[in-house]
Amino acid sequence: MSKATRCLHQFRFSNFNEKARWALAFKGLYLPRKDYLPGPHGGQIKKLCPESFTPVLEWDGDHIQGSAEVIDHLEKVQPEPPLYPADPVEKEEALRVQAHFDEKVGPEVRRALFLDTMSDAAYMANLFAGGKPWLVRKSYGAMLPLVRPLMRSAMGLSMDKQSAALKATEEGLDLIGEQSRTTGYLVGDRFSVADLSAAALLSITANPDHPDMKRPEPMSKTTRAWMDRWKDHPGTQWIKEMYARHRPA
Ligand SMILES: N[C@@H](CCC(=O)N[C@@H](CS)C(=O)NCC(=O)O)C(=O)O
Repeated sequence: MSKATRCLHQFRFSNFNEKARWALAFKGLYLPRKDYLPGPHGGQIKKLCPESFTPVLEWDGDHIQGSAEVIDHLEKVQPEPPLYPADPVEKEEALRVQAHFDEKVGPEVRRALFLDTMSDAAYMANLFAGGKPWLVRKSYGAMLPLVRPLMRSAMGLSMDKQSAALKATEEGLDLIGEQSRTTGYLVGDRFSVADLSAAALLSITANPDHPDMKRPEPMSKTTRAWMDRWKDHPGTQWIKEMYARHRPA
């Protein structure tokens, strides 16, 4: 089967997409990526899958939608190196931690970030359309004010949700600090899907030194303030450490 039928349909810089990118890289799989622009992506992704969200892994004719589903697929087709612990009790716990971060933390930290920073259309366009031709970047930047209402409704971006989103972000970072205290890892004594999920989903608070997630400089004022908000939290130090030790280039 041709490798050309394998690719990752993704948003650049997004935390759920980062989970899929990290899992692929961890397993030594460097697939082509197809970048979509948040807003206009919906119709295009729905041609491949029932829902509009990314990541979507295209694998020999199948389309696997969702970061946990992508990881589960990769564990079957490329078991080494493993992301699931061998011990069944630890595996169950690691999947529980993944589900916690997927459901309770990932959407909230993304909401908090967007509420703080989405007013900077030019910087947002630079993030999401960075790999596209100049004209596409410019038109996307100009179009963003029109796309914002779509983004607001897709991500539940209203100011009355800001304090809950910030609280959930802080609790996610606190949880990392508490749960990694004994071994440095969230489950057992080695890197697993639990660490990957927590680090990838909260990576947007830590600006890790990796080309897939490091924010382009100069950062917008609001993005700089967002990073400063979290920089002294021990959880962001742990995230950077996970990137340095376990996120291949
Ligand atoms: N539970 C899903 C959530 C994925 C998700 O929220 N993706 C966002 C990007 S971070 C998205 O594509 N949003 C646009 C949409 O829902 O149409 C996962 O784990 O992959």
